[in-house]
This record gives sequence, C-alpha cells and structure tokens, in this order.
Amino acid sequence: MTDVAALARQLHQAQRSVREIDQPDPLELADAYAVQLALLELRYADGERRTGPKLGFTSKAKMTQMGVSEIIAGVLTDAMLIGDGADVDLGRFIHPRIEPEVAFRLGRDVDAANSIVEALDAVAPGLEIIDSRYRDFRFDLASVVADNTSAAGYVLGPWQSLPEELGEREVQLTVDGVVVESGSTSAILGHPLEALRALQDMAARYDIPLRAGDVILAGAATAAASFGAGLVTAQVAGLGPVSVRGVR
Ligand code: OOG
Ligand code: MG
Repeated sequence: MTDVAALARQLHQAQRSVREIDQPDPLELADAYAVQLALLELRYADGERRTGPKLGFTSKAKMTQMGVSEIIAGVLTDAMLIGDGADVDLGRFIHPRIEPEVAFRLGRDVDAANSIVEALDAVAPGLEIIDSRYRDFRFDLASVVADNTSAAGYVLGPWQSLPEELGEREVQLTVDGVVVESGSTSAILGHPLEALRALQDMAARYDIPLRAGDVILAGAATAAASFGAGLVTAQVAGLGPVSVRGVR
C-alpha cells in the first residue's frame, strides 16, 4: 500500500533541494491524487497559495513524448508564477522543460450546476516550465500525478477577452528566435474549450475546486523543449507572445 504522506514529503523535499528521486513503487491513480493533495498541503504550509488547476497530456504530441495516454490535472501556486519577459534562474530546477500553453481565467466559481466555459472571463498566451522530480524525467501516469504533474513554473502574457473562436490557432515555441516546436490549438483535445470541459468532468471525480480568479492551463499543444539559457517565447496566433529568459 502507498504511504501517501511519505511520498508527498519525498517529492516536496526533491523539489526544494533540487534533487531528483527514484520513481515510487506502482501506485493507484486515486492514491496518486491523494499524494498530490498532501504535497500541495506541504507547499501551503510553507506559505504558498493555490492559483488554479492545470491540465496535462491533453495533446497527442505530449502523450507521445512522455509515453502516456490519459489526461491528468495538477495545481499551480503563486510561487510558480514568473513575470512575462522575466529572467528565471535555472538553478531552481532539476532538468526543466518548457512548453507553450493557452491560459484561461475563471470569472466565477464553477460547480456541477454551471458550465466552465460560461464561467471564463479571459484568455492569455502562456508558457509552462515543467520539471519532473523523478530521475531522468521518466514516470508513469500515476507517478507524474503524485508529482503534481511536473508543475514548476508558469508565465502569462496579457489577459484579453475571449475571442469568438480559439480553434485552429497556430502555436509556436521559439528559443532565441528559432522555432523549436509548432502546432495548433486544435491539438488540445480538438479545441482548448474541450480541455476545459474535460477538466470540469475531472473536477467532479477528484474534488478539484474551480474558483473565481483561478488560472487554468489547458495543456501544451506541442511537445516540450528542454529549458536552458536563452529567451523562450510562445506565440498563440491572435493572442500574442509571452516570454521568459533562462539564466545560469
Ligand atoms: C507532465 C505535465 C504535462 C502538459 O501540458 O501536457 C503538461 C509532464 O510532461 O512532465 O503539463
Ligand atoms: Mg503543461
């Protein structure tokens, strides 16, 4: 049986000490979400505040890159937020990767009686820094859920009101001006709003809160790139760019 508290402590320590750990013994998905919750409690006890949920593996590109086949959810905190265009010290991370995201903001609470799509009040281009706490960035579905879906940092471009249509928008990830990944918002479960509907389903199953003001990352449309020194920019057509600079 999984020792939920012990694995949460190990993962928390790995993140804080910037040291990778071995993958845990196989665990059930429900236990993995319990570990994630316990891990977040440790971060809250350190003074961090939850800022919203994030989705993982909502695109084939990501599933194929990591060898998994199911959508997962994690939690963002204020300590993970990095300003648009800011420098970030790569020493904070074990083996960071970076990926383009579409970010949404909730204007009101969502529960079973109302639709998440109707509760949205803004959208922004985003970047997510992921940093598995597991050796060599290798994991199975349950172990990455326990590790809060590799969440390590996120950057938001300017918030803007929701456009009529968000499907089939070109997504590009560039490093020092060179395109390293490209795709389309339609890679995110066919449409980013489908990812949000999937999140609402998961929220019911796993008791995930969806609150006014929450920031939601819908999941990367492309594979992640390794994050080293240099300027990384994500562009989502019509939403504009968002950037972060890795520094050593
Ligand atoms: C897990 C996180 C996946 C996404 O956008 O698909 C994710 C990982 O790849 O380590 O954030
Ligand atoms: Mg992501």
